[in-house]
Amino acid sequence: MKLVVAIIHDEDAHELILALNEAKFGVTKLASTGGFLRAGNTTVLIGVEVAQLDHVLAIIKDNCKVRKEITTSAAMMSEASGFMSMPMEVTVGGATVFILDVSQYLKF
Ligand code: 2BA
Repeated sequence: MKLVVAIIHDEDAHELILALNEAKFGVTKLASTGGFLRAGNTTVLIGVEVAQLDHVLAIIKDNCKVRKEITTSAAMMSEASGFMSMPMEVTVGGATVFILDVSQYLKF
């Protein structure tokens, strides 16, 4: 079994979870915050059998769009003067996905 951890845009969360549920995959949704933009994003956890992994990844790929975002994040603060630098465009997503081995899957 694998645990898929996918960090996605908030705006894609509803459609992605709907699609995963329709395909009978269990999902847990967590509210998360990106360390660079310091903006809200969504993390989904999906426990899946290895044989179904590609199906899950295809659903994530189909439902998560790449976006351009403008940041003047605190990460852009000048150390010397402390003022904000010019806004910068960054490309976010579609999805940042980690796939972990699950050593045990228990339900009590
Ligand atoms: P954030 O950390 O808010 O990053 C948003 C976007 O900003 C990133 O998009 C990337 O395009 C850009 N970015 C991040 N760090 C940067 C830096 N030091 N310099 C310049 N640009 C930078 P994505 O790569 O699509 O990441 C989207 C979100 O996925 C991230 O939000 C973070 O929450 C998560 N993430 C990405 N890589 C990760 C990793 N290796 N481990 C844990 N979480 C990760």
